[in-house]
Amino acid sequence: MAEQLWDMDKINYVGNSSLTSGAEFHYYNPDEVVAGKKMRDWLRFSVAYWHTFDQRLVDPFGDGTAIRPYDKYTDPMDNALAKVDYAFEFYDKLGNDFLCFHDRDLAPEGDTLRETNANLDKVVDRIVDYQKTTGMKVLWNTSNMFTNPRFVAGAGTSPYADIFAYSAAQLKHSLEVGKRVGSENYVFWGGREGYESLWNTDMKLEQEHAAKLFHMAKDYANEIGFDAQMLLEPKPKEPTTHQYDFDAATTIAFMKEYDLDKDFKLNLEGNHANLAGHTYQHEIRVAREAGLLGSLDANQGDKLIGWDIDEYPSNLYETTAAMYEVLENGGIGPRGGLNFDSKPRRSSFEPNDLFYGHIVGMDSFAAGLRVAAKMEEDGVLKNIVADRYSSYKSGIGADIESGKAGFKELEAYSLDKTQAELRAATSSDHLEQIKDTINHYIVNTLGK
Ligand code: XLS
Ligand code: NI
Ligand code: NI
Repeated sequence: MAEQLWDMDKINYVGNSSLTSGAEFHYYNPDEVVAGKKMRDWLRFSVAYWHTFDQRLVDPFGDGTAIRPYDKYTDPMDNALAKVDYAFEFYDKLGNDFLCFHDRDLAPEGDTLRETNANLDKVVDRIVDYQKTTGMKVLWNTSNMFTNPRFVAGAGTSPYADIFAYSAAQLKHSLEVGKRVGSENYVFWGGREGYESLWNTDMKLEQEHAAKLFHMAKDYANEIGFDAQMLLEPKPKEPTTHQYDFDAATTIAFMKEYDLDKDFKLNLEGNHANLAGHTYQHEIRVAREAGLLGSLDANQGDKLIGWDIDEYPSNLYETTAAMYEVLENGGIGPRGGLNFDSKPRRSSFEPNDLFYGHIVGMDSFAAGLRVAAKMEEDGVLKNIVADRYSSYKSGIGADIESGKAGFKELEAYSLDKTQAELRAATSSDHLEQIKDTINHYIVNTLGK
């Protein structure tokens, strides 16, 4: 790269022996092997185009504060093309292997879809050129079918047939783009696929239409030989009052109902989990136990703020829990990765805050991986969980498992048991001790 576009040097791993914290990694050492795999292959970090290069740091009460070096390009297409140069230098300096984008992140809309597609294709040409020289991969691409006012009542679930038709046409091109850039996954986040009020909503029809659009997308992807893993991204609310893909469990039920579970998996996001009243770990557990964990959007919420703030992950307890689930799953998903669906706070408006945000995010997940790997290696939780359910290994427990004991046998077994005997069948789970152990693993593993 001829010119230095960002005022930042390449970010290197320096270890954690000093307490100074600059533009460096203390825990993410991409080629170091942890739990049998290179860290970069466990984590597969991706930078989200929208939050990194497009986001102006608006919030519901104020305009954007972001200062970006490419703001000097005022013509929208010049700006879009320049942004690609900035993006690829950013990736090179940060050392992530993947990127993610919505179609509309890349290029401005024209008056017709034909014009819009032409704008998009010009920018995609430049991305493909960079991919050839840098080897950068696309973790996933997606279609923005929620920003433009035409999507006021949804895209696939819109009550207006012209909008369904337009959404399908937009998606078709977006899948073609996915094929050109070699996206490993394709994401559907139902931005406005939900309702404001049930009084005017045909919920069944809307959900049937959503499923129809997903099937059409998968069929077209097959037709053009685009073999990305299809992913649905749950979120319970916001922007609509109720989103159909509420959480992992609800989305899995929808996938099963509409026969999508063979071809689709889930892309799960930390802050969305919180909005649904769950932890990130819960959502990942639900998906992996159903064999449907696809990929992860890395960010965190703030318990003092009630909306999707998409904060860069920094909570080591949460990243440890997430990576523990990932290790148990043998990886994030068939082709999953950790996409930073994260942005700086409105008060962190300088260009380099984008680097610092990714550094804390990458280091937090790398740290979480190291701690979780140590916990796995020592089998700490394995023994605790195995012990807790050990009564199912013999006696009446084994009979329940094998189906040998039914209601009559279980009644005969239980009828004369005294309160004291039943109380003695339970034992304290020493949860506080477990939490102390986890803290100890975090401090001890990272302190080395
Ligand atoms: C919004 C979503 C969005 C998806 C991609 O809350 O997280 O960014 O990941 O459309
Ligand atoms: Ni997301
Ligand atoms: Ni989100």
